[in-house]
Amino acid sequence: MISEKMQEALNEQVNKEFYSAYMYLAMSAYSNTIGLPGFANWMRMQYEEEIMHVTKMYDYIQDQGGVVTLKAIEQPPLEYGTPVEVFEQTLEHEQYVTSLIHKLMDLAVQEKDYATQTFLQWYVTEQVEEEANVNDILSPLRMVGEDKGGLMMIDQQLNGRAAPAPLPA
Ligand code: OFO
Repeated sequence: MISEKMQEALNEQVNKEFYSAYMYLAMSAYSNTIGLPGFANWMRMQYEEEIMHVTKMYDYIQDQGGVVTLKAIEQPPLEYGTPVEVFEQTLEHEQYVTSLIHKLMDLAVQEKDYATQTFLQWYVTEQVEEEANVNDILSPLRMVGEDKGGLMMIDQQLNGRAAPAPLPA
């Protein structure tokens, strides 16, 4: 059982996670357009990861007897600048999502909603991992800048990102 307030906040986050998925899919398309298929693959896998974040939250609301409300998804930008800028915007976005998850946690604590606190802990940990992953890509990317050889190497590495493992049932 979750409160109306918590339900509303979680539904809002479902929408934000959908936006994340949508934005990464747009980044994937953009990366292909600028000739970086490895970047496109990484972003496509990130899109799948975000759909998992959505589904997990969607299931939780319903498991708690709540009502899922799907709202309109904002249109993401079509262009993201240089390869470094693509990942800088990714990091910025993930930091923003981290702040949203922390606000949700604050609300769960305020409401003494222990189940939702435990549920959200998964997202808190996930955000640490996501920010670290992006930082690991950004550092070498900043070093190579616009250098074509360096970019090609990083693109090849990003092409190796596999699909996320499905969530346990
Ligand atoms: Fe990228 O973690 Fe969800 O939004």
